[in-house]
Amino acid sequence: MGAGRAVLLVLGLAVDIVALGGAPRPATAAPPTLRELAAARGIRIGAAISSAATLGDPTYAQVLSSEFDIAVSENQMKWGLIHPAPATYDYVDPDAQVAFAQAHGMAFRGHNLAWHNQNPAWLLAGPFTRDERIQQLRDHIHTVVGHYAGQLSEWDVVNEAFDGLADPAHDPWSSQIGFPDYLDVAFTAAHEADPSAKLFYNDYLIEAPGPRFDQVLALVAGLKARGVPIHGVGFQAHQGARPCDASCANDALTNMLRLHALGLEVAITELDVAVQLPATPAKLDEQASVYRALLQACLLAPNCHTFVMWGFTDTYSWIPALRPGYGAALPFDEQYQPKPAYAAMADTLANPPGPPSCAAYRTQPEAQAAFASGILGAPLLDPDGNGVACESLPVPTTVPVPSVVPAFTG
Ligand code: 9MR
Repeated sequence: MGAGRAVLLVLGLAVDIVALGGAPRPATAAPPTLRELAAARGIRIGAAISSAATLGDPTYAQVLSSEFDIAVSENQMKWGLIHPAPATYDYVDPDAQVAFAQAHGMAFRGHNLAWHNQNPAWLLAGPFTRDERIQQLRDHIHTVVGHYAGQLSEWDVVNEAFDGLADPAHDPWSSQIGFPDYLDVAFTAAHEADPSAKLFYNDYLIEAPGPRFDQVLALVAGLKARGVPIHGVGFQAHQGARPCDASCANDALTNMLRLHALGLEVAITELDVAVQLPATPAKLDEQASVYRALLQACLLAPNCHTFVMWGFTDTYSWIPALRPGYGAALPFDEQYQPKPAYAAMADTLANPPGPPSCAAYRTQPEAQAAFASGILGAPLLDPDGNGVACESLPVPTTVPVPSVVPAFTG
């Protein structure tokens, strides 16, 4: 656990003590909400808001604001909705969502500024020259990010760049500005418009080691090397229900630590876990194990501070419409009752996994290899909290480069 996380943890406990006036919590008190539990761990936990209209439903609004302390627009900040005509920006719905969040002490993520999907027809029509495309992208980002400057904690600047590369007819950015050049343009413009916002590259199926993650790692390493203002990578985490144990958490943690070694943060940005319908208790338990594993990874990684789901109630989820036969993907059911996934997250936040010990790094070949290859770098300098850096431990001189970091027992 990094020093920053430890300080936040202490602050979280301090807040709790102040709120209770130093007295023990009464036996009849309601159990803590996810947002209270997450605050004590130094992370934000959140959900996408499916539309501005849903905020008018008192139950929806109550659960959203009591359980979560960060929100994101599921669709309302995408080009097609926020910039429907060349000279028209429509902030009505996203402004209502941001205002709701502010009124309830919640942070807000912006999503997204450059994608190959949900673009307005006028944008795809053209013809436009490369210079005009660059200007278009910069103007849009300056305008939208500028509109919310100082109010949004994070932005997904570029979304799913590799899918866009494979779909040039719908991706004016890679096809006309060039890849990865347009990412440099987009991140630079976003930083100019709001230097206080953390800027993310966002993608899916990167929660475990593999070629997709390697591709993303190379992309963001390039951005960092060129001095482009990027702060992190969003793991969308659209998952399927399956039995998950510590290996799921280790997979995600491995990727998080590799990004940490580049000086980048990670945010879980769109987590949901699709269940093949009908949902049974056994399938919901499997689903809960996936939620648990990803939250464990986020709590273990020193660079993961945001954990956001793509909605929170099964009443509003993109999955049944876009993946027929699947659904029930979120932690509350259609009656806003918490599911096993909710309990798993609450339990994980209340009883977080401990970081691997220095002893593990000393004895496990994978760990030694990780240190030798520099993959772990700074993140686990002092996992035992005793002032001893694992890096100072002796490591063999010839070791293979590992594909995974050591398992934790959590
Ligand atoms: O949840 C969104 C859904 O309402 C839209 O119809 C869909 C259009 O592609 O986009 C969904 O959100 C996506 C997000 O913006 C990017 N990552 C994948 C999400 C789920 O498809």
